[in-house]
Formats: sequence, structure tokens, C-alpha cells
Amino acid sequence: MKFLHLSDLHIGKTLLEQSILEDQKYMLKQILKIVDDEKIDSVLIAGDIYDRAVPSSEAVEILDWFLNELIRKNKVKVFIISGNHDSKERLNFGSKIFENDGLYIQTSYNGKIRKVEVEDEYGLINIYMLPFIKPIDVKNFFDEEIESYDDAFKLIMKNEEIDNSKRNIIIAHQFVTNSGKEPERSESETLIIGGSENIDVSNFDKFDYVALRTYSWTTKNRKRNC
Ligand SMILES: [Mn+2]
Repeated sequence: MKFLHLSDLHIGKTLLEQSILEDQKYMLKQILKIVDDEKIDSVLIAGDIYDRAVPSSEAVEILDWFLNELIRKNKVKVFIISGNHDSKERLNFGSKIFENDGLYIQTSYNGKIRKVEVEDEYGLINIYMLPFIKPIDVKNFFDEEIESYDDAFKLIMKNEEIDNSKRNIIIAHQFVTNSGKEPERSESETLIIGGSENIDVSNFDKFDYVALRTYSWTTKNRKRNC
């Protein structure tokens, strides 16, 4: 099965108070061409579909068009999780109904990571869908103390039984670092990432592929916006 992994579409984003919707639509058309040329079977979108919790009507219209092209024209399955920019409730609209057509949207953690099974000629593939979550979203499901995002993730993963005789993919939208180390950067950049929002890469050890968010690093004079 051939997957295409996307994230951080941020549809409806403005740059210097200018709409970039036309450019975003052009970009999405290029993605549709890749899906067609490469004969993609499933598209994974790892959060931040929209740029804001209440997207503009034009942004909603473009997402509607994009999903319709993917699912109706290209006949692919689409898996979407919410990112930190998305409204869980709004993005979740219609999700149960859309599943009949192969559009899976997950915007909450309910004590177990949502798992969707797909199949190809080699057998089953488990697709785990974990939207962007904060420790508070997890606390109700565990008795243990949770002080950080990493604590929350350790508990989430401990509570899962990943069958390693199958192929396992997870879609997530967290800040992931290796043993708390900062990623490489150029001298002019200062990473604002750091501290308790990070989770360690080892949380994903049991997965064959981890479809994460896109990181965008900004200079020290600007806030991170990713
Ligand atoms: Mn983002």
C-alpha cells in the first residue's frame, strides 16, 4: 500500500495580512497530481488542517474541494487528526458519516488510541490516530501522576498492545525530541521549543512508521507558529 504523508496545511493562513489561499489551492492541486501520478492509496494528514480554530468560509470551501477530489476522484482513503491549531469540535463535524466514504477524522483521545485497520496484499496494517493532546486530555483515564507531556505519552503507550506481527503506523502532532536534545540549527536561529511540551522519540519505538507534524523554526525575534 502506498501512503502519502502530509501535515500542517494551515488552510486559510494569512502572511503579512495577505490571504495566501490562491497559493494554498495551487499547492493542493500539486498534491493531487502527486496522488494521481504515484498511484497513492492512502493519505495521512498529521494535524493543523486549518490555521485557526474558526476557519474562514473560503478555507472550509477549499478543504471540502480537496477532500472531494481525493476521495471521489482519486479513490484514496484519507486519515486526518487535529493539530494544535484546529478546533477539535469543528474538525470532527460529520466524521462518523464520512467514514463510509473512507474519510477518517480523529480529534480526541478516549482512553485508547483510535485504530483503523487497512489491508493490502501483505496483510493488515494498523493505523493509529492520535490527535494533538495535552496532559489534561489524558488525566481522566489514568490514576498515575502526570506532570508532563512525556509522562502522559508513557501512560498512553503503556496502555496499548501493539501487535508487532502486523505493520503499525501512528499519526501524531506532538513535539518529539531525542532524549531532550534540540534538533540541529543554524547560528542565527534560536529554538523556542523546549521544556515540558516535548515528548521523547522512544514513545514511538513500537511503530514501523510515525507520521508527525511539520516543524517550522523561527528566529528568536519571532514567535514559533507551526
Ligand atoms: Mn502547524
